[in-house]
Amino acid sequence: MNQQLVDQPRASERHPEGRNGIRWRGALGGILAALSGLAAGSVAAGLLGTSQTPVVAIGSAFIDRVPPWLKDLAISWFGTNDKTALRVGIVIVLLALAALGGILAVRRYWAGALIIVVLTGAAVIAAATRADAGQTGFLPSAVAGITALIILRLFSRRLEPLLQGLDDGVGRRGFLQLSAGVAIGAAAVGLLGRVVSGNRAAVADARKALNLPKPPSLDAPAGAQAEGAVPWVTPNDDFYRIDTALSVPQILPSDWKLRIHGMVDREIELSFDDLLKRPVLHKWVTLTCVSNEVGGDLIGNAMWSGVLLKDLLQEAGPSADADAIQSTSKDGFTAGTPLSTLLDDRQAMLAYAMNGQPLPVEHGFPVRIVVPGLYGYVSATKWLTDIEVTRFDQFEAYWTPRGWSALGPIKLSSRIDVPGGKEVPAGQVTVAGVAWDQHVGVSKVEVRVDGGPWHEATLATDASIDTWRQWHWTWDNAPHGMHMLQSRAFDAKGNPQVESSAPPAPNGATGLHTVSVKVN
Ligand SMILES: Nc1nc2c(c(=O)[nH]1)N[C@H]1C(S)=C(S)[C@@H](COP(=O)(O)O)O[C@H]1N2
Ligand SMILES: [Mo]
Repeated sequence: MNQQLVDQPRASERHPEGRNGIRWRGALGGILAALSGLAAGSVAAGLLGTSQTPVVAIGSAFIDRVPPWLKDLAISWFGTNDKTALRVGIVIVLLALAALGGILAVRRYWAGALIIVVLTGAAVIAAATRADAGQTGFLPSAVAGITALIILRLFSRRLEPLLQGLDDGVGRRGFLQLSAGVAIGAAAVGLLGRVVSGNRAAVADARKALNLPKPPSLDAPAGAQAEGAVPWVTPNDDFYRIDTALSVPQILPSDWKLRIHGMVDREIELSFDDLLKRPVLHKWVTLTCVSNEVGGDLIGNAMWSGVLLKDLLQEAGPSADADAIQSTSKDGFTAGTPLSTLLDDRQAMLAYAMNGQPLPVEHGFPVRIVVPGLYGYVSATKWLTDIEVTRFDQFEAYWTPRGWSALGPIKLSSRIDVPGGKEVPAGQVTVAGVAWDQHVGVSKVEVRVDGGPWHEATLATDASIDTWRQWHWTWDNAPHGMHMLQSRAFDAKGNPQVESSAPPAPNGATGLHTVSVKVN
């Protein structure tokens, strides 16, 4: 046996182009097999009307398991592009593994196929266990896997003659023809995938066609805007977006239904039209994400329009020993919110419009919850479909087992917007920013330079205790050199914000926003 191996040169060594030529052909075959699979998977997903393409299935499973520190790192690296970064990352890893599979498959088809089978298995299990994947959510991944296996087999067949050194040019041409054919086919199928997932277009059209009650004004209340601070009203396109949805749920208003059930006297089921028949509430509310670092921009202020949640809950009649609701989104995200914050005077709402427009699809179209004073992860469920009245000792919402506190009142904080860490000319320097303590209110903001005495800033008009409050301070005679600016806010009762640094997990960052500035 051994003797034979020594006597007979290995096949690839007989091939004129040697091992490398066969290797790159194998890798290319593997990559094209994977791309074909992904394209077929997207068509299957489109036909089935599911969001669970193989990449979405793997990515969603990844998002559900990523530890909080990595999530924060991803947000700080990629900001709101973290989802795109994840998709790109997954595709790169898949293609790299497929290339490896292709190389292995040249000699032993089953070895390359095994890689595809394992990846397919992972995607199928991920999709089958997703709350929003439905009965058929695993099918696109299965279709993708089978397609990739077939294409991989075609390539390994085609490469056999090359491997045995039987190449006379015909084999190489055949490989090129196969590659070109598969590449064109995969591109065409991929385009078809886009066409058949036309749900997106239908939802976009339905959204445009809505004619919702308009708020009396969309301008910032008089005096609320401080000079130099960010716009008091955050435009929808600039509003931060945070959620676990790799593929944004697409819900037609005509399909939307909300069930309010659990510990209630009467279950309620509402359609979108039912919602529109109820009295409308327009309200400025500043949303904040618990993952916002000190000085961060995961905060935005908008005019929300919708209906009072309190009225609906009272119609349902919560039982006396209920203390929470668990709200669920179309894609299986859940939030746990204290019942008391929905029944008190803060006007928690089911919102269907944002800054006078139907909710943007990424911000929860057609209906989401907005609760002044609570971080988004415990309250602001987008793509809302279900409200269960319950008790905190009966459930854990999405983020709780992942290391975040079950309760999430927003913490008093302040941020310096200008000068934004840049160079400024010496003399008079305007320092301005925002401060917030939703549903408590901000009574004072102070600024200090290089750790010196605190100076009281001028507060802009308070629009309401549920919105951020802007401020500015004039730094007279700013001297040349590098300086450090800090701000601190006080709540309505006169308590200062917590100065010691704490990270976002488990219930919100604390510390003073510190900005370095060079005075020229
Ligand atoms: N369905 C769903 N709703 C969700 C989330 C989510 O992951 N899924 N994230 C919450 C979090 S953590 C925040 S901070 C807010 C952000 O809302 P925005 O994206 O409209 O700014 O949405 C909340 N609602
Ligand atoms: Mo959040």
